[in-house]
Amino acid sequence: LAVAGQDAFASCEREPIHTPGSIQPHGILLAACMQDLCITHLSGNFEESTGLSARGILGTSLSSVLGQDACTAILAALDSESYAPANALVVNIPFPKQPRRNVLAHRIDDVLVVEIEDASLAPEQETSLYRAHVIIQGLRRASSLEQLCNGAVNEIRSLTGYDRVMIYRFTEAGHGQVIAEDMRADQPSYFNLYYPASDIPPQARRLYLLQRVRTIVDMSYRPVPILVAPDFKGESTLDMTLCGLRSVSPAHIEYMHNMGVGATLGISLIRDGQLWGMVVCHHLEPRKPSTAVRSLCDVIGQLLSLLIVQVAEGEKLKKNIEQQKLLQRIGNSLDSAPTVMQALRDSADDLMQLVHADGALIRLGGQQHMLGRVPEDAAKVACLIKKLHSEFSDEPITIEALGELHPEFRELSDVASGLLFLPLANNPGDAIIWFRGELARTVEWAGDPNKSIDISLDTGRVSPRKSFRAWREVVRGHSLPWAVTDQGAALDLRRLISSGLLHNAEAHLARLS
Ligand code: BLA
Repeated sequence: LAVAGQDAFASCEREPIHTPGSIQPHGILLAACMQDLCITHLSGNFEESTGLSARGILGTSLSSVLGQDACTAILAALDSESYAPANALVVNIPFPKQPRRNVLAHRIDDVLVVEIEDASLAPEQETSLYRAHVIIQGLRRASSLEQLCNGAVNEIRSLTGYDRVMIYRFTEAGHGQVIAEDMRADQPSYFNLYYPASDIPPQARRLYLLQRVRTIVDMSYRPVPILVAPDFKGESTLDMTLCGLRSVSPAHIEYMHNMGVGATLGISLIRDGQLWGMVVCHHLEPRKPSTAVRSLCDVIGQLLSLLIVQVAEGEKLKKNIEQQKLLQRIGNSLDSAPTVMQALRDSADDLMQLVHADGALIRLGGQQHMLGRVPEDAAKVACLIKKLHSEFSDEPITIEALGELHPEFRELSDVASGLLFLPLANNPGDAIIWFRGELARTVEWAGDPNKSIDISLDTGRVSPRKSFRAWREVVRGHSLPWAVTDQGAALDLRRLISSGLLHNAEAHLARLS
């Protein structure tokens, strides 16, 4: 499967990943009609897994295959409001091979779907309520997003035993960034790696809102087809949105192969009904987490989602306090310096830190001063200021991709992809403009891309290296986005400057009289 260019991305988006028609082979799947509980779908590995003949099973009743006890337990679970598809029921099933099984059941439309896995557990996968309690208490103590995410990757890694656990956070445009990572010491780091939105197509993101925990147990698996009863009159393609055994998109499998990954576990992080990010676990070898571990991962993911909202609020508050402190210092300088321009020049660092800019330009009463990294072409900058003044009223304006908005200024993108324009009202043409450089230039691909990932690069196939290039293309000429708080801080600064100018004018008048 060679993937190149926009067509490939478009075809990614069209792949119906919820109806693959096959499962991963580490379990079996049966589906039955909700009304009469007659089996309509059966996975092709039934015979091999259970030791029972698959002949004649399609069309018979679920209870004749699973036994009355298991059927009763399944129906009772589905009736209970607290049952989630990720909760496994441990039941005995009259299979000649391994009768003790984990059963996961859910209803989708008029279909009852039953997934059956081995109940055998590797000892290190035993989990307990005590363990869950310790993890949850630990996460609740975190006071910043960084601390929370670092704690989470550590805990999830020790709980699940994967070689690498990362947290991806999505930007507004849907691109991803690895914001926390814990991994085996001999593995390269992907921390701070960015990748383009197209790596996780929209239908997958929608599906992940419904199926919060997903596993690929063995990247080299052979999909097991789902067989349909020949006389079945209903919808023959089974909707596998909630199936843990769902066979995964070949495009994604290839990507993982190219990264050298043998197994994955994904946990959705959801904020306000949107996918905020996800926990992504990689293992070099195949790995099958127990149903208990997956269930606990679901709980942790939900808790993490809530805590993310909580610490994000706290961080906003902290940022606000920091901005107020900076404003106060700038205010002090305005009070003591002989002129407003002098005060602003003296406060250069505070002025840039106030809105996290790389550089700034101040124009005041016919004077102009530059701070930090600003475009060198003075004539072009003069044009830019004229343009900004002509287009905008007196509100502060933020721009994240100047070259896209005004192609004539594209050459300034390196240092001025982003700008925050704050007109000052006293004199026409007076303003402060803060600049932010191009994001892609300031971000590194987890060190040296050639060393960190050992894959064939220029095959035109999906790979993280290609991802990073694609991401760089998409965000070329874009800066880090401005926050609402940056605009607020700029307005506060304008108030300080206005009163500083007023104060100076009054002092001047007093001296004259
Ligand atoms: C799914 N792609 C995913 C998922 C991740 C990534 C995390 C979700 C997997 C899950 O939770 O089960 C991407 N994973 C990454 C990246 C890194 C990583 C970037 O570890 C880097 C460190 N993907 C492409 C292209 C296509 C594509 C070009 O890059 C389309 C041709 C498709 N990705 C794709 C699809 C899915 C996916 C279809 C859904 C897989 C599924 O659930 O069936």
